[in-house]
Amino acid sequence: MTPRILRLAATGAGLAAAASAYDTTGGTWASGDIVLHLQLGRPATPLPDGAADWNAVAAGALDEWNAQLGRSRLVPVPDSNAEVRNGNRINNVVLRPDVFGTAFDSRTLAVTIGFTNRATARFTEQDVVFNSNLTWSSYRGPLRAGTRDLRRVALHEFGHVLGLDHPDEATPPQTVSAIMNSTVGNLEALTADDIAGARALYTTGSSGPLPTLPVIVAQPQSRTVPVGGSYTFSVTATGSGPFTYAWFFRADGSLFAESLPFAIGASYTLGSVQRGDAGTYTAYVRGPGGLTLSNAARLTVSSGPALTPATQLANLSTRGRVEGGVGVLIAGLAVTGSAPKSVLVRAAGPALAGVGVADALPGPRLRMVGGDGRTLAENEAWDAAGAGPAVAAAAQRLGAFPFAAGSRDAALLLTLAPGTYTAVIAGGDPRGGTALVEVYDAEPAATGRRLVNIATRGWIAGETHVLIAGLVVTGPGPRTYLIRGVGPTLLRPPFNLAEALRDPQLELFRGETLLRENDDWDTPLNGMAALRAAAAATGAFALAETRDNFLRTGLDGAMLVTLTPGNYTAKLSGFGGDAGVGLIEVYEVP
Ligand SMILES: [Ca+2]
Ligand SMILES: [Ca+2]
Ligand SMILES: [Zn+2]
Repeated sequence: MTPRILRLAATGAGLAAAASAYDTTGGTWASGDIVLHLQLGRPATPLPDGAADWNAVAAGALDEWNAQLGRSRLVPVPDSNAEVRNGNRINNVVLRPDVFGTAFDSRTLAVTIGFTNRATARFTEQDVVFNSNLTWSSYRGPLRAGTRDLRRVALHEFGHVLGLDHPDEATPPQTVSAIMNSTVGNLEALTADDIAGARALYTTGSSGPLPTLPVIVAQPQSRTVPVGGSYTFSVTATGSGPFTYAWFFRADGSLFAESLPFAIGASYTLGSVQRGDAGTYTAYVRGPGGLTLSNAARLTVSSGPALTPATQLANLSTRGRVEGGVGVLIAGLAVTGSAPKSVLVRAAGPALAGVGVADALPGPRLRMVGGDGRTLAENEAWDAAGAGPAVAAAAQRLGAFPFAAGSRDAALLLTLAPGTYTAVIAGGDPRGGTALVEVYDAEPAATGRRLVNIATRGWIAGETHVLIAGLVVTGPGPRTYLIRGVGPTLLRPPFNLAEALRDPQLELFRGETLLRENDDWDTPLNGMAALRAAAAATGAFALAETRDNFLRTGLDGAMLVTLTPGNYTAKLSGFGGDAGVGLIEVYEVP
């Protein structure tokens, strides 16, 4: 038997949708399981869509076809070590530099080579070879320059495995929207034409009406929003459901669109619009009948109220879990200017029980350490040794909630020379608990000696062990802050912290309202330059620019936000419940 070879090429003209009529190769599999040996191996770097490896990507594409099959089913054998050969009656799915000894031409992404029993018109073997000379990835959304999306190519090749051919190369050629067309494009899901083809070949006999493509009845709307304002992009679709949604953002001045990892519903709200959000937003609506793209809505970001240096952080606080060893809370703060500054530092434990914190740390111990590593002061009972009246008076003047007389909450009223300091909060109780560390500027505003940042390191695990930073922005107008949730960078020199969180994510709230979220600071890509510049301007260390392939880390989270006066909280947690030591930082950007 001669193998029949089907090739998928890299580029081609766009095709308009028209009357649908798939094309077939003239054979099918016998009813039952179609076993494919997935032998694609592991990618060198983690995949943007989160798939564990190439075989998982291929298995996802098989599932998409399986949803349309009646009398047969594609059954993957992941990480198979079956013999790889064309003509062995084993369906091999492999990444190779050549097609069983024949070179790939430069435009071919992948081929499917099949054998058919002419007497029965049943397939006996279908091998799929992806061209390993190319750079592969797996992502959603429009095609990206310089990298191939293995998932959509696999979807196409598995269509050949089932017996579908290229409609655009049929006789006569068809003009249909189909993943089975001979060139790869922005289409990344099965269309009604592909589905009709698969059902015609593998119908159950009880075929209902074909699912229809999603039809968008309300498009996302373009808008001009000032910095700090709110923007909700949304889409409404009808047709065969259920639908899933993905949103893509193309920043002004950027050549390509990137997916917004948190925008996976019919609508998504940016609660505090920032300059970097300017660009276009497009929805991908996917249903059983295929995929439809919305119009691109443009967000234009106008200047909000003028920034003012008179606005300050009146109070910085962080809340986190204190345990033994690495579980202590370590808060760093910086005093700038040329003269000493009076500050009130508090470590609340028992006082938190009164405001509904279930696992409040019974007896926090507060120790202030100078930049040279020497301990400046220590406290574990705020009103011991005659300190009570001065601390209580300062707290009242600064609007801090009162500590109970004789409680085991800790506080220090200190005068600090310009420099960097560390407050270490440890707990005497082996069970640990949640503590809150607060730093207050204890002087009247606008003295030229300011608290400009707080950074707190603590243990993070699941949804309950998170680090929360509080910002009280006080003054006549908005001010810009750099907020970071650091983990992967701590794994590297000079930190070398082996327990660091592998993949932190950051959320910003005003009251209970989620304003923004960021998992990895390279999303969106166009924001990175401003984040680097803000770190340099505030003296913050540089964040790791790349993921660690060996440790399979994500990236640190970061956001640069202009905030109007008010109370905000930033929350650092582990992406997907990841656990480890994380660092949350808030910097005032000069
Ligand atoms: Ca084979
Ligand atoms: Ca992350
Ligand atoms: Zn093809």
